Amino acid sequence: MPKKSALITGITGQDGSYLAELLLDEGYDVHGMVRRASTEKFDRIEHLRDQITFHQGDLLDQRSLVDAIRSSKPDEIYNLAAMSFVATSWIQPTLTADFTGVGVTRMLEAMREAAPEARFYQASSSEMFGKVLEVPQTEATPFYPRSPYGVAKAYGHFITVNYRESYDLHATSGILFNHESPRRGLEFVTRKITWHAAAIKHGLQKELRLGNLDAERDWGYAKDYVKAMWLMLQRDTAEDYVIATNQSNTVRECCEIAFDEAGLGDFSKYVVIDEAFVRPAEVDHLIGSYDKAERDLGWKPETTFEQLIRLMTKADLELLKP
Ligand code: NDP
Ligand code: GDR
Repeated sequence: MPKKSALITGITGQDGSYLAELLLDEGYDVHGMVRRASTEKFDRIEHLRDQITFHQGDLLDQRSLVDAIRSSKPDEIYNLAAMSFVATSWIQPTLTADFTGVGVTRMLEAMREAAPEARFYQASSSEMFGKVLEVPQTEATPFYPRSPYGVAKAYGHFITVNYRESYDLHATSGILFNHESPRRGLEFVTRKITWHAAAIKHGLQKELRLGNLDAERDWGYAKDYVKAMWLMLQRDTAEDYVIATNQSNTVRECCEIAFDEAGLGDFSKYVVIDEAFVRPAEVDHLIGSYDKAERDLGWKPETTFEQLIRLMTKADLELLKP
């Protein structure tokens, strides 16, 4: 059997790095699309660098997408690139629409032109549910996004479905709930908490400033979730799947576990509520049902919320050790 080839956009991000590891383990030729920057941001894939072929490209530039697909000749395309931080989407709403929404159409058009037989994965999000119309959310739950990011992702989701139906493409949308890891960006709340707990423990910081401690999310482990992306593209028919843990926890609970793991005791001695981190609009009770994924893909989450926060805190304690 010839080696399969996969192209990952967003390979320098959290999910891109774990997915690249998984695909290399599965024997793929892995290609990554990266955008030019004055300083490189390869920290998460430094250890894989010599095993990946890189292609310069940007979701805003159609020519570069066609060229990346043409030269990587992919059997599978994973479109993970996006402006992914919800809070920034209120500061840069039209840029978010362009990267995170219309960027998906550009990728699909590039695939139609350069590799119409390839299989396509779109990184959709639980943020599309927003003001939730049922609990738990499934593949059939209507969307009501509550952020410019969620609106852009809903566009990306529907254009993926539309291209599948219009052009008979093998295009799948994975509706993933929050997933975290020691490679999570520092601005996302779980990593912000585990990093600060470790930094306070090592005497590098004195406090942690947060917004809404009562916000709830369905949080899973990124390493478990990239497996689901891959499994979706191994099916002969393209369909959409919710990937979640079917459990929700609060930001407060995340603090309790992280500060306990760091040996600091009561987190409230260190946490300061700062309005700057409260959002203009919040999502409701996000909690996902992974029943369909378990039935069709044999997928289920393997890491509990508590295990996840403890492993992230341990990693940050090690990272920041003087
Ligand atoms: P990250 O923010 O860690 O990574 C985003 C990636 O997208 C980076 O590699 C970034 O490159 C790249 N990127 C951003 N804009 C562009 C652009 N214009 N052209 C090319 N590349 C670009 O995100 P995650 O890994 O956490 O998430 C992966 C995907 O999954 C995203 O689409 C996200 O919205 C979605 N998602 C994530 C969830 C989560 O909980 N993590 C849940 C549901 C969906 P650079 O390094 O140059 O900045
Ligand atoms: P989210 O993740 O918006 O769900 O998007 P984030 O970790 O940013 O926020 C989760 C919740 O925590 C509350 N919160 C804070 N959030 C941040 N970032 N910083 C704070 O100080 C803070 N205090 C409280 C937020 O209000 C929110 O309710 C993530 C991203 O990965 C998206 O790309 C992805 O699509 C969704 O998850 C599913």
